[in-house]
Amino acid sequence: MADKLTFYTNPMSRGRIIRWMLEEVGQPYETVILGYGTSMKGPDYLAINPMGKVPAIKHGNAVVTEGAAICAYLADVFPQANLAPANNEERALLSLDVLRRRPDRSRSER
Ligand SMILES: N[C@@H](CCC(=O)N[C@@H](CS)C(=O)NCC(=O)O)C(=O)O
Repeated sequence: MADKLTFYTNPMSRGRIIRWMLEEVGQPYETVILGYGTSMKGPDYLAINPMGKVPAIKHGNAVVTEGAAICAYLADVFPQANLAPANNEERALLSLDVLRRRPDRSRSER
């Protein structure tokens, strides 16, 4: 049996990016809607994400927070969706691309 996939979000949040990613990978998932300043800061959700922020996912026993990390995780664990780099060279180029866009680097360093 496949690991259960749960998506924690609020519709007015960057969780919308993860909704899009979940639809792209095409796996069944359950959505838990959390309220700002209420259930998002409650003990049940703080046990999932101690930062009390959305989005987060739980996949089997794995909890992943941070939008970018969730996208990378979903691409890696569902390779049939063809969203992850196809080999180590592509992964290295992608990492390089992400690092070049680090906001703490000035334009002249890019
Ligand atoms: N770095 C996190 C930021 C998460 C974040 O700030 N989420 C907002 C919604 S877009 C939130 O949960 N805010 C609630 C709060 O800060 O109390 C990510 O990219 O996922």
